[in-house]
Parts: sequence; structure tokens; C-alpha cells
Amino acid sequence: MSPTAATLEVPELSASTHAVAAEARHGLTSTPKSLAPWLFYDEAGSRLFEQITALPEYYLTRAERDIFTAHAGEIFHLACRETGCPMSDGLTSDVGSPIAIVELGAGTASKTGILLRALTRFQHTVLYQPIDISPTALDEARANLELAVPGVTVHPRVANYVTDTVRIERPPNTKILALYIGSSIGNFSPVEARNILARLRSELSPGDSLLLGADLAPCPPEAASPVKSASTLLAAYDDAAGVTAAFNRNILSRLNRELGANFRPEQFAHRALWNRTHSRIEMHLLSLVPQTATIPANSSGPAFTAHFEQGETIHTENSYKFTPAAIDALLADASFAPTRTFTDPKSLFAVSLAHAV
Ligand code: AVJ
Repeated sequence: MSPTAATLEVPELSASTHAVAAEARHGLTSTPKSLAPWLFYDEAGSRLFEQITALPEYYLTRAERDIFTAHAGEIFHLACRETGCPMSDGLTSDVGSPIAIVELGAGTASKTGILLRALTRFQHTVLYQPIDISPTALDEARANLELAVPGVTVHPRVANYVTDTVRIERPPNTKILALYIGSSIGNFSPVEARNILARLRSELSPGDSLLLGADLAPCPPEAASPVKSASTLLAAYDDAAGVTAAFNRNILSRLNRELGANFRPEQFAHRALWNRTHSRIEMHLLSLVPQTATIPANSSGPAFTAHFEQGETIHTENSYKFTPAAIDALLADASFAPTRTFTDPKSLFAVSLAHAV
């Protein structure tokens, strides 16, 4: 092969790797540098995130699971109240499936089983439609749930709910309860968050409902009962075992693996900070030395280098935190009527039910 031919032959990328390449090019040539948080979730990153959810400091997953366990019955009762489905009389339904569940960004749906199991106490069969960009996660969700929760039928849908409107399957006489849980909404700016919910709302009808899981903002120290401190929050994103640091650095390892880049992840420090002005946790990767990484040419474009000054950062994630009032305002902005917000005993996390009006 002549040198000229070699330089012309650039790897043809799959659609998903193309998106990774495009985001890397965009984020690393911007000032300040950034990488979008969806890049965290390759196979290694998804495993690290599963580990994060079990960390003592990462209260979010446990708090939300506790809320589901304590309030599932009441959630379905309230979801039904305006719809006239049989369980609103306090009776067990025998008439098929009055509520069908749709879940945005379902992943492997590890917490959803609690809700589905509770719902099968009211109705014999439940249609569950998990939506996610990862087909492997959806396979796992289906395998787990159909085995663990008798009566549940899983109709997975591979789709990007951020960029595309996802069509919802609605059997006759069924009300939809849409789930958007796990604080996934926290990764989006206020405008993006509103747009995601408004687009979901456009697929729903009056009487349908939404269950939104959002993490709560810390209370100011001067508050009467400081239930959640900024340090509790920060520790959840900077754990002692360093799993979140590994999760953050994996974004660079992924660019090395998928794009053949030559980042040295160990030369970047994990930084988590509380941005009070924007009410969000930010994660950054901080360059410990002056360094340069090269991202080779591929079908998304020519090779480029990213130079880092010592102390320069890559902004990898925002995780927005909400007051109960901010959750209600977000829901109302997307044409949902806030119905009830449930929290865990320590008021760390919120699960809010709202009706489409
Ligand atoms: C999956 C977006 C809910 O923001 O808490 C966990 C991701 N980042 N630790 C979050 C995450 C660092 C997580 N979400």
C-alpha cells in the first residue's frame, strides 16, 4: 500500500461510533472543552454506573427504591383516580389492563420491577414498554422482568427519546403511566428538560400520567431543619472508593477504544463540584499536566489534537437538583398538572406524580 493510499483509507464508522466521533470532535474543539454524559455508557461505563448505584454515598437509587416500595399502591391509586379505572374503587381489577407502563430511558429497568409487581396486584396483566437507545439493556430488561414479574408483557422499543418523538402503544381503554425515573432528567438543562417532557406530553392524552424521579437540591445551612447538606450531595459524586472517578475517566478510555485516541486517563483527576447558581452537580476531568491527545482520522472527519494546559478541565456532566417547587414548575411548563410528590424519610429524593391535562 502506498503512503498516499494509507492516509486516504480512514476507518468507516458504524452509526453509533460515528456519533461518538462527532461528539468528541465537537466537545474537544470547544472552549471550554466538554464531552456529553451519554458517552459514559459503553459496556464498561454501564458496569461502573451499576457499581455507583450500590455505593454507600450514592443515596439516589436506594432512596428512590424506598419511595417505590412505600408508595407504589398509592401511586397507582392516584394515577387511576381521574381515569375511572376499576382500582379507584379500591377493588382488584378483573377487566384486563387499565394501566400500561411506558418508561423513558429504561436501561435494564432494575427498579421498575417494584412498580410492575405492585401493579399486578391490581390488574392481572400489565403491558410494559421500555424505551432506550441500548438494545442490549432492553434485552436484559425483558429477560429479567418477564421472569421476575408474572403477568407482565414487555414490548421494548429502541429509540432516542431526547431527539425523537417515540410512539406509544395503547391497547383499547388503557391509560398510560409514563415513568421517567432515576434522576435521568437531571442530565438536561432546564430548557432541554422541559422539551423532553413536553414531547412526551404530546404523545399522551388527558387522564394519562407521568411519574418523575428527581434528586432534591441541598437545603441551605440556615434552613430550619437541614435535611440534606451540600456535603451529602457532593459525596454521592465523589465516593471514597473512587468508582465515580473511574466512571468519569472511562469516557477517555472509551475514546481510546472506539476512536483509537491516545488519552492518558490516569493523567486526569476527577472533580465534582456543586454549582449553586445553576443548582447542579458538575463533573469535570482536570488535566494534571500539560498534555496533548490525538484523535485519528475516521469517516467523521480528519485527525485532530486536543491540547490541555495543566489544570484545564473537560466538563463531562451536569446533574441538576430540584426543589419541590421547581419540579412542579417544570411539570406545569410541560402541561402536566402536578398531583403529589413523595420523598424518602430523609427527604433526599423526590418522586412526583402528575396528570396530563
Ligand atoms: C444516571 C444521570 C442519574 O446524575 O446521578 C452518577 C449519573 N454521574 N454518578 C446522576 C451519575 C455520576 C446519574 N444519572
